[in-house]
Amino acid sequence: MKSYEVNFDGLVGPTHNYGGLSYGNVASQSNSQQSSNPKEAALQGLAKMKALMEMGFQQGVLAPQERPDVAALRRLGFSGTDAQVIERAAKEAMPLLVASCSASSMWVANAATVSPSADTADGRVHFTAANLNCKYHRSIEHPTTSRVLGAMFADQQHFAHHAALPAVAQFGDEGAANHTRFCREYGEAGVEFFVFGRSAFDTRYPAPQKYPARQTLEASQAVARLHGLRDEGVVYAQQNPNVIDQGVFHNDVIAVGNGEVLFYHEDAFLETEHMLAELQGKLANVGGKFQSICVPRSAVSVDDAVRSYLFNSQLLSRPDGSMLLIVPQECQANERVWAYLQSLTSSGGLIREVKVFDLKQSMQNGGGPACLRLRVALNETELAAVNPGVIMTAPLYGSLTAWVEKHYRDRLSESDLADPQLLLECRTALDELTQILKLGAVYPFQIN
Ligand code: SUG
Repeated sequence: MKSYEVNFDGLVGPTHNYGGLSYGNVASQSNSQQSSNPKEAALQGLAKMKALMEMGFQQGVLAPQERPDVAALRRLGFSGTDAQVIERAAKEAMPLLVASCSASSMWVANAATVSPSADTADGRVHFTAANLNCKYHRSIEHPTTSRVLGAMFADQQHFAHHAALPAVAQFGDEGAANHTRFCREYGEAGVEFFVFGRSAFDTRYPAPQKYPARQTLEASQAVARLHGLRDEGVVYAQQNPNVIDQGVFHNDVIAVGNGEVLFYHEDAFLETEHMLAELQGKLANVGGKFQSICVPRSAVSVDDAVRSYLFNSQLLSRPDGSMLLIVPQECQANERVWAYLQSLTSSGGLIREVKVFDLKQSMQNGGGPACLRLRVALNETELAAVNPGVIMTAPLYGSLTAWVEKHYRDRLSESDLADPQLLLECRTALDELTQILKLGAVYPFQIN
């Protein structure tokens, strides 16, 4: 049976703004308070989805969330009508209003961890919504994420959904941003690679000194158990705490994998040799031939990797077996990174082509091409069981573009977030979106 890697991209929400909310994420911190352009952000994301679809890749779309999250503000003690809740939060606790307005659910690499059916004990595709517990503005995403994923992958014969892990730092889980899967074919058993930043309970593992390590070993292990993965099909590795301290807040900022290939920076991991040997051995057991491409620090420094988001690229398999790298334009703007990419594609290796995308609106908050997509490996039968409303087609691209043009503002600054009208605009837009994507009622304003 045929199988595919389907990329579901997050549609940028109408409140996309630069709130400076993510300590440890250099771009988020350095662009804090700048005014944003939600319309441009959404159109840039849609252009990437359309381009991948036109290149022949399977492409889907994942809906944004209702913001401001008035229910979250109510839980923090603000009361009255929705407009009063927003006005009071703006007056008394602006940082909480900013957090409740974040469009951060667009980075769907953090929405969930997904294990394909060939890896799981019950032969279904498993999803665990990420608790995103490290940042308040992200920790409020998972209830809606779960409902949206449930509406996209509703068929219980093929899809199993798990609630987010307990909402405490010991089980901090950032989803697929710290998870990669290696395999020969997407429909065959593979090796799931979980990268953690620290251990919550075992003091032998070092931790970063400056910035938080968002993902714990214990969270990764819990996800592997929930998904029914075999020990022989899992490898755990620790991210180098020094690179977390240099702004590598997720593993997908320093490494990306696909098929049998891991593309990574020399400084990405601890005990790299041991990890590579384990990946090689376990992939060999399921008939695969593991290959790694290490980018030396002499060619690209960690700082250049963080600024350019070289590793936050999408590594895609082409029908002839070669690979294509989708990178943000910041890679082209960085002389050393661009020189490295030229030498990589001309070296006769597996990665033959680089395609550049303008994702500046998202990049300014630390979200590159890979952050914007959730990969779901599906066989033909499973793909047919996905809600067809969320699969990208030329007509859907047209409808979504028109929808963005109709509902989105082209400028948003912090003071605009205090405008209760923004909530109404967002709800009107999302109500229409659920009809376009055929999701049913998934938002709090639709179900309460
Ligand atoms: O969690 N930025 C996101 C970026 C997530 C990127 N995802 C991956 N690497 N997979 C984060 O730090 C910034 C929001 C703000 O500051 O307004 C933010 O949440």
